[in-house]
Amino acid sequence: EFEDAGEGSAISMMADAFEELSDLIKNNGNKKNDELRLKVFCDACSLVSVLFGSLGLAFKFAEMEYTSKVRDLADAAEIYSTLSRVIDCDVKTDTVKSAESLTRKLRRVRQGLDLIRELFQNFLSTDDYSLKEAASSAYKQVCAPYHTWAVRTAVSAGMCALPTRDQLLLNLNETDESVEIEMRRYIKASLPVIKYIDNLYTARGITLDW
Ligand code: 1PZ
Repeated sequence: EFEDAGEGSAISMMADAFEELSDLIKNNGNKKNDELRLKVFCDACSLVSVLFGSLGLAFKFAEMEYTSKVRDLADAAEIYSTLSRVIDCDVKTDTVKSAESLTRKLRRVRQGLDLIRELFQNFLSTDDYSLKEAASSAYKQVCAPYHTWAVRTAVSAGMCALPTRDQLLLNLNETDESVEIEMRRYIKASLPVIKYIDNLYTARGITLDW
């Protein structure tokens, strides 16, 4: 099918962006392991939004929730050049978990990235898994423990409106074979990024149980 000249599919662009992030983190290994730039990170995270379009209207709320948090972080990138500066500032003002804090938004965006990773893993684990099953199980594991009852209820209602596997592939302009390659690339590249973010919190004595 047709794609924009010079650009890959939505998922391949996501995978590219996260491979670049994970390379940046790796090359940073022997320097202070704190230097991922907020702007670069947000640019990669905003590519994830294209997935939402393929999920249908039921996930409009999730999309708004995710993209607004990425946008708020991106808007702050002129003030806080790196992820670690965001967290250091909230530590200083004791606002790490406060309602509108950027450190809290970063934690939620990280959970979104992990949700997608888990979903892709489930999706590839067996052809018999419907998108709804793959997504429900990923949500239950990664996000549900931190969501209110009302949100969990809305999400499980929304799950019923997810497209089928085949419809998702059509919406994404992928085949079984191509989507497997791209999802595997994202799974592999996102993991070190997620771990890197977690480490920014734990290194400052912030637990990850929220
Ligand atoms: C094919 C992919 C199917 C994936 C389906 C995943 C559905 C996840 C639905 C998540 C709904 C989130 C609703 C809002 C939750 C908010 O209460 C929390 C807490 O916010 P806070 O109190 O800190 O302000 N927000 C979040 O946890 C943000 C999480 C966003 C998760 C976005 C999912 C991104 C991935 C979707 C795949 C495209």
